[in-house]
Amino acid sequence: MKRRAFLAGIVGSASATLAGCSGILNTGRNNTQGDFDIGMASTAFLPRKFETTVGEPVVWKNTGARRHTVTAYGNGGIPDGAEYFASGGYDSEKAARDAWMSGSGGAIDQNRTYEHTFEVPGSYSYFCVPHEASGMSGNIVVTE
Ligand SMILES: [Cu+2]
Repeated sequence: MKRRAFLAGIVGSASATLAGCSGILNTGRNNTQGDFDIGMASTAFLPRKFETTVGEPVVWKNTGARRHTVTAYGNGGIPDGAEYFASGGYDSEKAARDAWMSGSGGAIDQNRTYEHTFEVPGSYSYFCVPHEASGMSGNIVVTE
């Protein structure tokens, strides 16, 4: 009986240690859905609204079959002083739209990911260029 109680104690502390380790390994990364935070279905970002903190990489993954983009709204869509972001690395909404129109620039293929780290708190609105008309847009809220 004593031995069994002792073993149970070891198992208990081992699982507590493992939980602590996985917490450390996940530092700096949300990965709220396994290896990504926001999925891209046929015409939707899932979840549409996502909250994160400054300095943590946010990972989008194309979980559908169509090609998508992650493109920030440039004009008032991001906080003052925040870095513009778009898959393909374009530095403005216009550049991203033009690139898509002239050859699918910025496309994220099936199962591919796009990552961005937000350094300025606030609300960020973004969309998918080819599916904007279908309502494919999202919002990221970044806190300190
Ligand atoms: Cu799309």
